[in-house]
Amino acid sequence: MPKPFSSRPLPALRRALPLLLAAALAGCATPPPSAPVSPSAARPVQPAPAPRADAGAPFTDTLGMRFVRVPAGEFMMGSAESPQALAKAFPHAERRRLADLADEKPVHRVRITRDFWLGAHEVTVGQFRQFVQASGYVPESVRDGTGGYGFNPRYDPSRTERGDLFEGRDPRYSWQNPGFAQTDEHPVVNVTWNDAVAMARWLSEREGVTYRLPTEAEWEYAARAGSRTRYPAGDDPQVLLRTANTFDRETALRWPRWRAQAGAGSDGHAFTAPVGSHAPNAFGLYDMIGNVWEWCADWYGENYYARSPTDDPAGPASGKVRVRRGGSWHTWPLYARVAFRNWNTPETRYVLLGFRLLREQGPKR
Ligand SMILES: [Ca+2]
Ligand SMILES: [Ca+2]
Repeated sequence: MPKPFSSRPLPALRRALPLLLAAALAGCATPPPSAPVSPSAARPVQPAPAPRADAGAPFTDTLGMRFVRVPAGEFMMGSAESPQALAKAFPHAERRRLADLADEKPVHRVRITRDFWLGAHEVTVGQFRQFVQASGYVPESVRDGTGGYGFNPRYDPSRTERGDLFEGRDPRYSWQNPGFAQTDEHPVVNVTWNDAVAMARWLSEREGVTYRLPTEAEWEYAARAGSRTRYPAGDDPQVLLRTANTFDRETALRWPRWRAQAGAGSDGHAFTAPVGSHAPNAFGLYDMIGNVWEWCADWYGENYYARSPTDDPAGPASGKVRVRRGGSWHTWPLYARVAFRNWNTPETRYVLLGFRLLREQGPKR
């Protein structure tokens, strides 16, 4: 069963050729066989500790990116919610899509064994520009000449072969132009996994410490910040309207066919929001849910949760697609749940997809 990028309909071609389609195309995930819950999962989990008062001031790197310390700890990763429970909570969801969510199971214990520093915000347009200008790196959407995706109110998906939700790929679109207004304070989009890794490596060399993308486990641990609910702020999808930038009434004005999927109100942003426009979670991290999807380091493994190690799981050893997490400004509440998993090929660039960086403690590895 395929997964949506966010609210994107599923052309038949996508089911047939999931890995050949790049940006807007998400994937083909058949439900995994039922897997036994790890015996360790029966033990009570140690709640994630609150940030320590002695953790000191947030760290700011040479690009002006602010990092907050995330303390080592344990958490229960994934979601045990049944398709029936989700159908009740999300009455507008397509029933066939609920089966896709089996990759969130089993809920399993994960231990993050080392403190780490995580970007308080998604990487911004301004920060990415500093990286490009200082390093000479040419982002993939420019280098390969195919461009990115963008919003064009006159674009009609039904008139294109692939039926992508946004216009592209097109050289007029790139990290500098997603078709809607972005200041230097907005999260950069149309960046590939390879672009994100290149920025992390450059920053590591420059500062002598290790920067990288978070693993999927580190991302969910940091996003939950001790919570066990659908969203860090609770179970009710309505909490998104005051805590995250997702598919709301304002966004639905541009995509009226999906109005029913939107929250009942406005979160204040029809497109991306300047980073930090909503309150942070208990770890002091902003926009873990919504605004832009965030690349993670891992290869995606549909059945990985059934066999992943307890300590610092880092994803399968190989794969074809990389994990992205957290939902975006165009994501419906069902897919903005903290446990939801999605993925794309590493060269995918899209108007909904960005990243944040993790800074390891200690000298560069
Ligand atoms: Ca919004
Ligand atoms: Ca985000």
